[in-house]
Amino acid sequence: MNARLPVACNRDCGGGCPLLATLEGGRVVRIGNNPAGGPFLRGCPRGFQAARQLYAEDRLTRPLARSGPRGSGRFREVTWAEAVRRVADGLQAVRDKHGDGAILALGGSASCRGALHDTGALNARFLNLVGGHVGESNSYSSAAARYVQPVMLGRDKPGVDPATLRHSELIVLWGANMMDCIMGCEWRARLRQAKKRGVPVIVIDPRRTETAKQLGTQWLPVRPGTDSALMLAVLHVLIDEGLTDEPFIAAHATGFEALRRRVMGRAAGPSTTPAWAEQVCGTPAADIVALARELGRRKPAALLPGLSIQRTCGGEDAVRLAIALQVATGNLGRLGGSSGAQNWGGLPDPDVGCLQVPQNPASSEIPANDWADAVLRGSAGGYPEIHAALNVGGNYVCQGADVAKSVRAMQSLEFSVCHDLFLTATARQCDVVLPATHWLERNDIVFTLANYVLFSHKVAEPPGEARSDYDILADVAELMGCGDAFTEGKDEDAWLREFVADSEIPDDEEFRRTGIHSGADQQRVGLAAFAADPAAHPLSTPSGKVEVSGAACVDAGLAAVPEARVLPPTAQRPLQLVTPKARLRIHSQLGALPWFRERDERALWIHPRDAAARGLDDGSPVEVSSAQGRVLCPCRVTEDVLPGVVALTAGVEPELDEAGRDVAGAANVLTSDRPTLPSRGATMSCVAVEVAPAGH
Ligand SMILES: Nc1nc2c(c(=O)[nH]1)N[C@H]1C(S)=C(S)[C@@H](COP(=O)(O)OP(=O)(O)OC[C@H]3O[C@@H](n4cnc5c(=O)[nH]c(N)nc54)[C@H](O)[C@@H]3O)O[C@H]1N2
Ligand SMILES: Nc1nc2c(c(=O)[nH]1)N[C@H]1C(S)=C(S)[C@@H](COP(=O)(O)OP(=O)(O)OC[C@H]3O[C@@H](n4cnc5c(=O)[nH]c(N)nc54)[C@H](O)[C@@H]3O)O[C@H]1N2
Ligand SMILES: [Mo]
Repeated sequence: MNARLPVACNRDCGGGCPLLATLEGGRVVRIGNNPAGGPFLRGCPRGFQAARQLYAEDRLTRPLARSGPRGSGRFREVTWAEAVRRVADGLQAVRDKHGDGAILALGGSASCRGALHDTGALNARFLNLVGGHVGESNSYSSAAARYVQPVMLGRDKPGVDPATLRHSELIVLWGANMMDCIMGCEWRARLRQAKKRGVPVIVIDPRRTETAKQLGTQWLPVRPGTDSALMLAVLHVLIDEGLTDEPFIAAHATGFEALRRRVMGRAAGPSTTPAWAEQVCGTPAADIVALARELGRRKPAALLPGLSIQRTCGGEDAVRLAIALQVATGNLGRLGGSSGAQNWGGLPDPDVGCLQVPQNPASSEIPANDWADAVLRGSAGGYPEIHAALNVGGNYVCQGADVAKSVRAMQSLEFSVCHDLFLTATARQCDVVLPATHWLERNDIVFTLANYVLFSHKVAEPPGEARSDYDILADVAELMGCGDAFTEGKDEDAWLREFVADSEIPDDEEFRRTGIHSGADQQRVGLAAFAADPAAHPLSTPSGKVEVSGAACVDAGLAAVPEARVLPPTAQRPLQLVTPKARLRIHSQLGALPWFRERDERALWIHPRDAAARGLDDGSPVEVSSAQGRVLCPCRVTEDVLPGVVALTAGVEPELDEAGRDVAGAANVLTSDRPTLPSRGATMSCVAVEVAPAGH
């Protein structure tokens, strides 16, 4: 078959990129941009090269049952009939022994934007029909932000559409690496356009990223986990120099005065001057003053935070202060401004149906970051008891903090199943491994984190006996007596037709032909009505205003006034490790495929000053050690990272040598699952380490 069909890159970078697959002789030979996406919606190599993952030689093609110890990688091929029977029996045995709800649903980051083939929704839907499950109450991505934002802003969605940047006079990317992380297909083009207009784009990051180099006009370095201190100092300058928007603050915020007193040194703690912050953050005081003046004078200003600033100890306060800054400058809810809250899911999706998850009869949840701790400690740790795991679309043994602990957790389970395309680090720990399809092997509707949805056509046949997660779970459900409840008698096509029939999409055939439906308003500004008239459109917070400090925050377990909770470096481990996303990987995916591997960087970034102090040259093999583990990798000596900070990208699968050291460069061998409180979010964006020449 020769054809050109719209597909949608369905990955967790929030890309939501409209792509076009070219088929020749029934094979995908090229993937490029879908012209129907227009000039601003452009894909990236992770989408353009997706066929390399689709046709990878090591795809799983047959169901596997474990034949050696967990983690040994020894499996034997079994028929689908046997595999499905084993899964049903294994789950049933755990129910019989421990009662309902002792099964953990793991994963969810793969294909998570699909209306039907959303691995997280499919897994929860299935498990809730067979007695319920332990689910995740938050995510590795955004736990602290999702905790804080409703307290401060209530239920209304606080994001902005990328096209609003055409009205911005200043853009601050605060720990947001849009070039590599995408975070929504349109941002890069909109940022480029703004920069071309002469708008300053300030990038605040411990690393000089591609975003800083290509989209930024200035790189402001900051030590990881210290953004709250930097923000307090910016507020200090704004207040000190009379650059705050006092009428806006009075009308829109509650508790700002307590923050003002704190910042100016009239309450407990030092005055948060730029000189004070320079010591904490490593950011030059003069640059902090300049940043504050820009924020105070150029209106409107969009402050767009990444998720990294809250995946750190004290991340909740960084989230609070980013919003407080946008209140102080009157930028919240304003066209060309922003609320300072996360844009990740920050605005509603177009109105289109999707697979529903019935209520969880077990109604038990744990924070994502705590999954291994919960498996290991159960009720003794205050968690629900967990005895089995059904892993669909995740690779938490590689992606969760503290690999050694994750492995211990997986090995302590009575029964575990993994659906995946590859024999991942997580799959290796499971009893049954089932080969799943790739998104190019399924039809789906894909949500995008913006005001458009995509249709993604099936353009390839699954290899061997691989099947979709939907079909796999439907078969297990059938054996467990709830097949009809799971499928409601519908196949893929029937579901997708129904989702569109119940939607704002006027013409299904046109949607399938172009592959894209755009909502009417592409310049939405969350909280705009509140900003314009707070009395008529109050927030759903106790005060109806932004809760900057005070009782609502205390009730939620937050400090009354946002604070800088910074972990001081220790003598034993004086360097701070950041583990950011890699451009050519999506978490643990793609990095092992030869084309990606050849272009991928796995070296530890280290500043020349820190390298010299340790006798390291560019390319030297190093051993990175943390309280959790040790990693051997080459180093890259570069001024693109702040002194005192080192960086190793996440997503490499661990490979341990006889001494228990990782030799692949797997960042999570070094990270800890210590949560930030009270949100219990992950803290992988700042880890104390030491670096030494390897072999010493
Ligand atoms: N290529 C690619 N893109 C992705 C993903 C991927 O795996 N690969 N994953 C997606 C997912 S699930 C998510 S949640 C998102 C968002 O994920 P984020 O958490 O925003 O992404 P990171 O790469 O961890 O961090 C973004 C930038 O912040 C910097 N940084 C780290 N710590 C700090 C800090 O304490 N303060 C400041 N100011 N900066 C800091 C890092 O150096 C990095 O350049 O990315 C998505 N996009
Ligand atoms: N050190 C460090 N660790 C991190 C982060 C960090 O910044 N630093 N970021 C964290 C964040 S924000 C996140 S969201 C997590 C993500 O963590 P995970 O969700 O575990 O990430 P992936 O590695 O993408 O796992 C997805 C798995 O699903 C498989 N898969 C893909 N499509 C399908 C499908 O259709 N069906 C099935 N059954 N399987 C499929 C893939 O092959 C892959 O093995 O990682 C976290 N871990
Ligand atoms: Mo994430």
